[in-house]
Amino acid sequence: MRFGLILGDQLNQQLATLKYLNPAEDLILMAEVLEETTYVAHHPQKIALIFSAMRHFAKELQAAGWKIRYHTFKRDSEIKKLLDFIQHQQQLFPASALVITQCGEYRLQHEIETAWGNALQLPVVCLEDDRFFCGIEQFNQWAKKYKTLRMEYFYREMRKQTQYLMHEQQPIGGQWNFDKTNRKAWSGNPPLTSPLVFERDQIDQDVIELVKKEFSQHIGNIEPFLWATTRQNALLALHHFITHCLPYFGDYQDAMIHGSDFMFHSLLSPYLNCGLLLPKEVCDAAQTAYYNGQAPLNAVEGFIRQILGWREYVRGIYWLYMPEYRDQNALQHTTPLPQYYWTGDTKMACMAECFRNTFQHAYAHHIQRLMITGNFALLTGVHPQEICEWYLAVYADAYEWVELLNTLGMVMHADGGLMATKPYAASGNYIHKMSDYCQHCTYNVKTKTEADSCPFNSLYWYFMLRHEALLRHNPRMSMVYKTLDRLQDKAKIMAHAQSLLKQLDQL
Ligand code: FAD
Ligand code: DLZ
Ligand code: SF4
Repeated sequence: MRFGLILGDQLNQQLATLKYLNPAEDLILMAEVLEETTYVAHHPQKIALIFSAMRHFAKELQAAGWKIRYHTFKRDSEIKKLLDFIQHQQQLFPASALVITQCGEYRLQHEIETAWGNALQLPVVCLEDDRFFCGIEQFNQWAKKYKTLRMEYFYREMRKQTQYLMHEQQPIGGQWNFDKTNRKAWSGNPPLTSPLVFERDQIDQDVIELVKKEFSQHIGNIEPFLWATTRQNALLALHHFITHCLPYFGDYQDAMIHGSDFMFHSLLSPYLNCGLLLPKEVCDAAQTAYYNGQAPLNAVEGFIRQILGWREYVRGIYWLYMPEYRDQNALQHTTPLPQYYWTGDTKMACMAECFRNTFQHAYAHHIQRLMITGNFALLTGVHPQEICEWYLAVYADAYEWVELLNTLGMVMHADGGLMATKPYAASGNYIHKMSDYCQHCTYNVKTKTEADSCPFNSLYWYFMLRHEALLRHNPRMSMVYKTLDRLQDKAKIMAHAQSLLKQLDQL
């Protein structure tokens, strides 16, 4: 008899562990444990989503004939981490091996590889996680062929491999990427659709009560809790997105509107990341919508690119460069994370709005993460590891393998440009163009140096000046530095930015 440990982000019947083991002989272990819930202070909704999805999944496995040992969370239990639970089970059942599918996060995978074999005195069989389109070894081979690892080239290879939106070896529509058409501002039409509301069964209710009681000190509201916690409901969420939002996903991918927390985004990342949905079935559904004439090419290509391209690419880089990657700080930023990242209490309307929907739903869409809260952390020089911890804590979809590259690489440029050719820095002008946030703000987006000027404006130019040595000769930054050279009141702008940085917590 072998043990098969299934983690909270491996909740799929197609998991390699389940294909490897035999329900007639082997025993599945699952455990809700303190260590996994507190290595960062996860948003209460993330904990509730994982616990409830784990409990539902364990029931599904039992119904399919598997024998399960399941540990429910108790704060004062002597079982504090996954290894404790396996050791406890070893006293009850004589297992000949432990089988796992490779973990998403380096932290746990490293611990398993270096310590568990000895601690358990058992062989540990670690299987490749084949839920991804691109295996880790395949990515490493791809990376060897290039000096710079650009997502676009990786994505084209993945398109060829999977044949998504391809015809006779060429991309449908004659282009690989329709990103340039995907930057429209949204002015009320087409109307937005609300996310599906799911009925809550006893498992959900028990878990929500448990999380209310045990994790009230973590930042974020437990309700309204809108996440699906079963595969069946996650599939309904996928169908809802494909029918109502995918047609407009491309056009308004970068748009932001006060009070509209989801726009036309899919809200599928928590399900993809915990296993309730598989990337292939999500991309298949989007492609079918295109062939059936239900969604245009720019939307479907844009959506598939996020999953087949970005999601696989960040995972590949993560495993290629960890653990060194997480400690990088190429811009030598040291500012502490302002308090309003945890309280939401700021006069900047764009930031307050992103904090509100983050705390309320454990969700913010990509452009809010990248161009509002991320952009501000970049411009103010927040220490990369502090902002990384924040993003890992506050979102229902947050796992280090996907969060770290997006934050440290894409947002903070802390890897010195390994992932992004230039920093995604922007002034208030960009936010004004892509959103209606500035209409709700006490700051003035049109000015730079007045007492009520939009902080993003002077901070943007100060960032460019501070990092001139590194960025001026980057060909993609040449326009920015030409404009900087022509700025009339440069000294005043820099002085204003410096004064803002001194009172960062008051903005
Ligand atoms: P949609 O906009 O509907 O996109 C469809 C799917 O594409 C997503 O579900 C997701 O699986 C994938 N995707 C989109 N963009 C990316 C990307 N840049 N990298 C990887 N996958 C992507 N995503 C996470 O899943 N977990 C994280 O911890 C995470 N942290 C992030 C931190 C920062 C600072 C930034 C800028 C982005 C982060 N992202 C993360 C990427 C992206 O913002 C989310 O995947 C997306 O907002 C999830 O919402 P959605 O499902 O509605 O996505
Ligand atoms: C995110 C999470 C949480 C909150 N809780 C658990 C848990 O109690 N038990 C478990 O097996 N997994 C949990 N997870 C998911 C793990 O953190 C995830 O499997 C690792 O980070 C490896 O990717
Ligand atoms: Fe944000 Fe500046 Fe616009 Fe206010 S004025 S919402 S701070 S961009």
